[in-house]
Amino acid sequence: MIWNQRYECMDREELRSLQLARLKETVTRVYHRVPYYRAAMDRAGVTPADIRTLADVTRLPFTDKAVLRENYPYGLFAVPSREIVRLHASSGTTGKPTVVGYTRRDLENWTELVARIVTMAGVTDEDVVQITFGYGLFTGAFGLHYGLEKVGAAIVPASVGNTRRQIMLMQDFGVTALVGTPSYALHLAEVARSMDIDPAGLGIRTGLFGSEAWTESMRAELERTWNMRATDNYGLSEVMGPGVSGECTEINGMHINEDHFLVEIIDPKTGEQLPSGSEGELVITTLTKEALPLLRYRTRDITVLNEEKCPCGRTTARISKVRGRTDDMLIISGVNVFPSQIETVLMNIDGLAPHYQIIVDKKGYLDQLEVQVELTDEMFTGQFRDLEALEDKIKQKIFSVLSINCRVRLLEPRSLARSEGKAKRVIDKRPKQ
Ligand code: DLL
Repeated sequence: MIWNQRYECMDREELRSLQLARLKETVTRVYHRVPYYRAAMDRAGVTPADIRTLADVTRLPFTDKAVLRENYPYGLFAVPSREIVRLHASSGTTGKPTVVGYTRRDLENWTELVARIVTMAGVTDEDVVQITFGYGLFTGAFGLHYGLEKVGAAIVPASVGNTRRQIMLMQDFGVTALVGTPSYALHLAEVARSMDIDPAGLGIRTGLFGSEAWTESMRAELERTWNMRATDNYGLSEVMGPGVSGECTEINGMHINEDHFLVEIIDPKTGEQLPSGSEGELVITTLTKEALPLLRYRTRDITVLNEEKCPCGRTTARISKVRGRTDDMLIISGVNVFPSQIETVLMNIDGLAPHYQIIVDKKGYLDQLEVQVELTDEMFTGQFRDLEALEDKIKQKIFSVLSINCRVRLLEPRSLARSEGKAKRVIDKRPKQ
């Protein structure tokens, strides 16, 4: 099913002219209403009248998280406060959080865009959907909630935590779809088993996972564990929240709601725009947002853009699974390492559970990588000799992918802390440069 045939299947020429009209409006609005943008555009020597084609977007200044912080809390808002009807915030790991605001129209658009992505993933009004994101300042729960409600699904707003009760709700309420982070879905499965309940028998047909990077190997693990179709969806609070893009049932990239977002891929080092098909940092310009329009927001997320038509019938461009964030990329002894590369290695080795942590430290001048991973119950009770062989195998596989020697620590099952939200996989103990 396609939620909005008109916009999701639009002829690409027509889509481009709609994007251009909306880009011009957005640029004009921020120039006149947001002092920060007027100053930044003046510095860049560009006026709203200079935006004549979509390619002219590259003349506009970038926005990044630092700009949002410097203008905390409301400095980038483009409407008076009486027009704001909702606020959310991203968890500020360092210092102040980032505040995002929505007008009534923004909320309507958000609902519509989430309705599109949940429909893409195969959710309908027949579904009973459990939302395990935290209801609160985080955009995940409320964002998905209203879109799912629009589609007519029955929502179980379980929120985060109280994992045993989550399992009981699934069982008793006949839940058919699960919304949350992929890492929490793994934890839920583990708790279900500890209650002698097989997650695969719970009747969950669809997983709608997002909010953190996860690999294809993790997808395979989740699908096997839950006997479900696990779909990916991507978004970020600064540009709206969930609903920016999502996978259709072809499972071949996440469709972007391009009538609302203009996307580019850039080289994160030089800021140059890269041609379609190249891997780079995703940059998003909002095209319809009223409260907090953003020009060329640097997401820090690494992905690839694909503009080919999808067999599902939608014409919107897709982004590939996000490989990681530029700020999560580790540089270990000069080698670029994404945690997702290590995840892929670990998930493809028998005897290991999908719970791991990456520790980076420095000894003298040398970087040291340690991979800690839990054993499965079967492996844990097995032979010592097998464990040694397993450790060697992990080292070798990681060396073959990254050309880095690492230490491996095999852990008892269930010894690492479990995440209820976004998993924290990397601990970098090296002194900051
Ligand atoms: O995580 C919004 C969201 C909620 C998306 C629920 C999907 C589902 P933030 O907390 O602002 O917003 O975090 C945004 O999370 O820049 C990515 O680095 C990461 N992220 C989000 N979705 C995905 C995904 C929400 N599907 C940041 N794959 C983004 C990989 C993701 N990373």
